Order: sequence, then C-alpha cells, then structure tokens
Amino acid sequence: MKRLLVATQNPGKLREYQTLLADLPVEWAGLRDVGLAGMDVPETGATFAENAGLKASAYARAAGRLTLADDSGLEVDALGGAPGVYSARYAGPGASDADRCHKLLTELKDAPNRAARFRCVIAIALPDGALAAAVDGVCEGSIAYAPRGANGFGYDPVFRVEGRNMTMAELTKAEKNAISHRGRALAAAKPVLAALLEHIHEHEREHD
Ligand code: ITT
Repeated sequence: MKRLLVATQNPGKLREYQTLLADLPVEWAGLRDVGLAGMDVPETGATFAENAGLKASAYARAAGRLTLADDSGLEVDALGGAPGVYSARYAGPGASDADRCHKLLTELKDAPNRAARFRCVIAIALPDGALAAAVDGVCEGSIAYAPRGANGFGYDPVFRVEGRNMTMAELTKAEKNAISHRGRALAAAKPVLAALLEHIHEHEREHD
C-alpha cells in the first residue's frame, strides 16, 4: 500500500482527513505515527499558500514521505480579512477554540456586515521536501451573533453556512466535509495525489 503523511498538529483537521481520505487507496499516517508530534514548523509566511508549503516541505523532509499539509483559517470582511493566516493565534498563545470564537464575536459586536469565508490551501510535498502542488478551497458564510452547535472544531460554532440556517458546528461530519473549504481543497488535490502516489510506487518498485 502507498504511504502518505498527513502533517497536522490539529486533532480536528486530522479527524476530517480520516473521513476525507477514506476512498483513496493509500495507507496514511499522522505526525504521531512517525514520531514527529513534537516538531513545530514556524508559520512565517504571509499567505495560506506559503504556510501550507512551509509545513508540507519541512514535514516531508523530516519523515522522508509524500506529505500533505494544510493552512487554513477564517477571513472576515468587516475585519479586513482578519484573522486570516493568524486564525490559530488570534487570541494569543494557550487560548482555546472558545476563547477565539468569543474574541471574534466581541470584535464584531453588532456589525451589520458579517460576511466571512473559510479558506484552506493544501500543499503536497515529495519525500525530499520539494513542493509538488498546492490547491485551495473556499466556503462562504457569515459570522453568527452567538455560538451554536457542538460538532467540528475551531470557529465552526460561530460560522453560519451560506444558504443554510445553521452554523458549521450544527452540520454532521459528512455534511461539513461535503461543503467545507477543506473538503473542496481535498477534492481538487485527490487526482494530483493519486498520480503522485502511482509515480512514487513505480519508482520504489524499480529500486526493489
Ligand atoms: P497545523 O498547522 O498543525 O495543521 P493549526 O491549528 O495550527 O494546525 P492552521 O495554522 O492552519 O492550523 O490554523 C488554522 C486555524 O483556523 C485553526 O486552528 C482553526 O482555528 C481555524 N480553522 C481552520 N479550519 C477550520 C475549520 O474547518 N473549522 C473551524 N475552524 C477552522
């Protein structure tokens, strides 16, 4: 079976990849499985694409495996696109998902323009760290006035999905995956991944 490293320290993302990758003929591992759970990659980029590339490349090189990493976050129009690439760090170090949601609701107060979107860039790196591809996915919506729902993670309880009277945290896992920024990015990444896995597999066979 072909091997892929799914490089994220975020358990919420990992749970989603578990389902999203189920139909791909690949044996995948998480950072913990390859002894890299403690490896931090500084996110010094200014864009989701840069940070996704930094993570995919560093973890691929460390593990010597084909690697997928994502950089994602929430863009709020009334905040000029914030928290954006700072979504994980929005309420400072050690803050919880609930703290970040609370800070966002406080910043927005009763602002009438609540338009927002989740964005996810998935980068794929070869076992030597070279970047092979980057694809993105977007999910449009708006910021709720109060948190609702207990599914998902991160900003899901305060993100109202466009066209549905529900927050992302009120959707089932399958419903979220079908419309989410991550689900969409992975759908675009799948053909690329399938081709790369085939290529790497053949390369390994030649060297057997
Ligand atoms: P890794 O870098 O190890 O993958 P991370 O949590 O630091 O983990 P990011 O730097 O990409 O990941 O930060 C993304 C943040 O954006 C994440 O911590 C959430 O707060 C938020 N986020 C991303 N995807 C989300 C989703 O599907 N639902 C809710 N919030 C999400």
